[in-house]
Amino acid sequence: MRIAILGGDGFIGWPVALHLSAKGYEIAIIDNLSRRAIDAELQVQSLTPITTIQERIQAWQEVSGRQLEFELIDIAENYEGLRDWLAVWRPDTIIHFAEQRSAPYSMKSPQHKRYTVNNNVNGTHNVLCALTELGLHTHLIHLGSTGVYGYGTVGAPIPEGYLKVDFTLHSGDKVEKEILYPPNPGSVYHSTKCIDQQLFAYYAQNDELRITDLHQGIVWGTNTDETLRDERLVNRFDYDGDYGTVLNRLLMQAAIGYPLTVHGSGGQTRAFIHIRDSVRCLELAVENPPQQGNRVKVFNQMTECYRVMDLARIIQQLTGAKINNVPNPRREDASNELAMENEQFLALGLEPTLLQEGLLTEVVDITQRYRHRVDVSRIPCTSAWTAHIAEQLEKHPEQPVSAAN
Ligand code: NAD
Ligand code: USQ
Repeated sequence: MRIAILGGDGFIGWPVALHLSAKGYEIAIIDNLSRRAIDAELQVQSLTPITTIQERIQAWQEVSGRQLEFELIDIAENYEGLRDWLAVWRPDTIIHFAEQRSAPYSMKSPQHKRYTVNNNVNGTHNVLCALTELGLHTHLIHLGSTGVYGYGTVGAPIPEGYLKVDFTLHSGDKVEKEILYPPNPGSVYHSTKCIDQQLFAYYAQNDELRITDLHQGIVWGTNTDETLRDERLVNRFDYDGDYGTVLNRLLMQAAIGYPLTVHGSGGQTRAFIHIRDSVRCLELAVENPPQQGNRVKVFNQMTECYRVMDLARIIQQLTGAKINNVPNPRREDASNELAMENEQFLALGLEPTLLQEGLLTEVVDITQRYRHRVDVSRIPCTSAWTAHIAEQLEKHPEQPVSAAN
């Protein structure tokens, strides 16, 4: 089976490409390497020394004997290039990771907001449009975000994509319907995931495309069995204030003796998943496509929910780190409850990798190993959600602190 991995040079796409290649699938990676260009723009680098895409592919061939194809295509800007490549390679499945994925980056300036919308929405639409134009029956798997549901306290577990509602007809009779769960994005980035899901609903209905949308929580960890097979296969690890996600950031901060940057009181509850489970979920999604003519299949791709402050306390107990409650640059609820259904992946055989000491320590160990690559001036989150918050941050900025050990 042929699988095209759009965004296959990224944090999740790369280990997924290796895992599926190891399983015997024929893999092609499409990427415009924009994530590497953004590192240069932000003057930051992955904590781990990632090699070029060419070196990665060469290393994988040496250790596995398997070939990965690579095509440099901007899926948002180069519709014809994408379409013509698809017409020749004719993948059975496309996994679409190729979006600008940082909420803080998407809020930095008008230019960053516009780039994120243009890149993510056009990219997704170009894939849908090309599949339709070519009449391909490819299964499209997209990485959405649990953030499409929003982070208000609901008082019930969030269902997987669809919400049952009662509808009262003119006659007074009641009918039950399932609608897409009402979107409630918390950033321009998260808004693009909400627009994506509307496009998917339309193309699944009108053109009978087979689509799976995976609403994924915050991914933590870094390596998988495959990326550990050779140093040149090491996965990306973002720690900076724009691309670093909370759990990996806190673990990395603990490792270098930097006080843990908890935004506000840390009452924000979020959904999490380990990178190994993320990779496994993609395998399960590939093996379980929807039928043609079905509505979009939506999974919640997460394994557990945690409050940011509780994560900081767990890490404090493990490492003795100090906790610093810094001003929150985001406009978000200071505190929320969150529960989420994830029965579908469990039913398909996912065995969740829960937060445990060994895996937390693994991330701390990776940071210790590469701590010479950390630039502490890049740790504070400086991207403010509103002009008012930006003013407040200017008066009371989160100061970079020098590392203690
Ligand atoms: P990433 O930024 O590391 O990888 C994305 C890749 O896509 C990069 O290699 C980038 O160069 C490429 N890309 C971006 N725009 C492109 C374009 N127009 N054409 C071709 N390639 C393009 O991100 P990631 O962390 O691997 O996330 C992958 C997907 O999963 C994203 O869609 C993200 O929204 C989603 N997601 C990520 C997380 C997380 O915690 N990392 C959580 C939930 C959902
Ligand atoms: N936070 C801190 N301290 C930090 C960094 C973040 O307290 O140093 C807080 C934030 O204020 C927020 C929470 O931690 O309340 C999560 O922030 P995050 O940066 O880890 O996650 P987020 O911005 O939501 O984005 C990440 C990925 C994105 C994905 C999303 C899944 O970058 O691609 O879609 O997680 S979800 O959170 O479910 O929407």
